[in-house]
Amino acid sequence: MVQHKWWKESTVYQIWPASYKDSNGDGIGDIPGIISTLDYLKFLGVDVIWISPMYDSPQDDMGYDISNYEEIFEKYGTLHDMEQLIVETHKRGMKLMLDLVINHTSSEHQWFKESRSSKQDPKRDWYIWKPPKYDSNGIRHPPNNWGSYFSGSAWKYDELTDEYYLHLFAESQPDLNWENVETREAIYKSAIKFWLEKGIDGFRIDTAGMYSKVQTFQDVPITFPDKDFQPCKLYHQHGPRIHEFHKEIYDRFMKPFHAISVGEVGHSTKEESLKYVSEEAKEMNMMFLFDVVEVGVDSRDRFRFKGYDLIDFKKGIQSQSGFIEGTDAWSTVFIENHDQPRSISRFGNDYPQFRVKSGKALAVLQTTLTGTEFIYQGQEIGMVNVPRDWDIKEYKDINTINYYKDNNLDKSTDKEIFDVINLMARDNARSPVQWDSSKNAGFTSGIPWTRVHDNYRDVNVANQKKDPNSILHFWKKALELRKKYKDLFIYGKFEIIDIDNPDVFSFLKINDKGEKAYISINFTPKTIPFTNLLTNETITLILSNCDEKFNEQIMTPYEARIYLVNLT
Ligand code: TEU
Ligand code: CA
Repeated sequence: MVQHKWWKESTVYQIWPASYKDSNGDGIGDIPGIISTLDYLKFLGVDVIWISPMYDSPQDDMGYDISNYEEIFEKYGTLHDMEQLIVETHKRGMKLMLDLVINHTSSEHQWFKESRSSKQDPKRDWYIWKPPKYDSNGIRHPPNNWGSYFSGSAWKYDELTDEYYLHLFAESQPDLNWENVETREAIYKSAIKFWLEKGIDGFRIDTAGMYSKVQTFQDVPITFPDKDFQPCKLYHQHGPRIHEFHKEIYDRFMKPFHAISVGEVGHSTKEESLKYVSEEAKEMNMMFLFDVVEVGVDSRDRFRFKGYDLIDFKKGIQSQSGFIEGTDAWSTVFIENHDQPRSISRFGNDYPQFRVKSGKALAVLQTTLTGTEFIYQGQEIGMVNVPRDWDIKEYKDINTINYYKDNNLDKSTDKEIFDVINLMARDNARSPVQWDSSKNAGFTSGIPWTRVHDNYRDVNVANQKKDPNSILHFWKKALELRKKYKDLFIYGKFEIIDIDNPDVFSFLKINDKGEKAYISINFTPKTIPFTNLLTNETITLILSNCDEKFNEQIMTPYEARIYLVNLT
């Protein structure tokens, strides 16, 4: 039997500070802005808030490049503002999680500045430095063929000491050397303990599978023959000492502070996943896997998109939330975050006539799956991808920009790849939250740092609060039902009953007493007949997104239903 825990039943809301709410008119979201919306989050039914990095940073990767773990990025506010946020969140009975980015720091971090300064520096070994390789013509090359997630080589040459340092992400994000115990202690003290002592309730752990690199630093087998640098997960994902490192973090910090943690692991087999999140393993409470958010994507390169159908999508859900079946482990339910496009554009339909309906259908799916629920800012009001006709200059993400440059793309000739960029870019999640229909969507009274979506007069929090039929109210209601029937929706066993149906997604949730809920979602823009797959059982509708007159026999476009089976 699955153990009941508060964090399993929590609804977590992710805030991406730059684009959430600006309080002082400088065009950038900030911590006082977050504080001003806490009552709204409470109204929605949020239990835990996770904020993406708000630490001091040059913002090359929007704060995932930290230059001081113990300070706040000045545009976001001060340490005092953060302390206020902790107090105000707790006052409302909610909890606060921070983002723990410890695979790398910014190259502006004092540790790296010292490490870089000379080969003899006491912090030299805090990062990963290697000498160049020379070919027969005496030309200098990086130590191996590893590619960065943000295009090009994962190594950057530094003239000062004639060596390369490793950066799995941007050049300005040097990887820390976890093999060095002194480095680990410094990370723990500054990034973890400092904040737990301030009273935060847990962490989302960034790139949680990547700290332990295979120490031979050899070339990886070639995946893309036309490229000089290759995906190198093989030598840094779930490396030899990764579980030892996580156990150390759990035993020494998470456990004594009663903090919760969710690791961004991404790609992992069931066997490997259990090492992170089973009760017995005691490394972290839960993890993010990318089976759903990367369906149809070549995981070696986020902009290679092959397309997918509903059956692939169902399989993604099965492997992401179903992997805990019969174990003591726990999982997460999410379909959006700051690294992903908007779910309606990707898995629903963002045409005006289907936006709301398909957004509600996705809410039905998300609130009935097993695991801890995560919602990303703006998802609850049905925000969608940025318009296809926006110029490339509106895209601000280093991931998109490097890709664009590295592949010498030209918008007029490379139409297909631009369609994929528009569909998949992280920029889609980063347009400002639409609070009301005033200028700049009520996000800022100044000039927004990044463009506000053109649809904000139609899609915003203020309008939806007034409209009982809005997506916002639908999410609120669906989250309430999730808790009311938590043994079915949060803890229940998940069973797909129409895996081969390319149009409809139907599944059961079954509790320990054998009681059932039956969920059925039409994933097409067509009206189709409804077939009750549970013959001989009485079904009672408890939620549907149907605006038209409900007809049991017919499923309207993107119609979604939750039935209780033999229960009322
Ligand atoms: O993401 C790491 C990650 O695993 C990738 O999937 C990332 O989303 C992808 O490479 C982008 O193409 C984390 C953060 O969530 C992300 O925002 C940061 O950019 C990254 O780490 C580096 O800190
Ligand atoms: Ca501001």
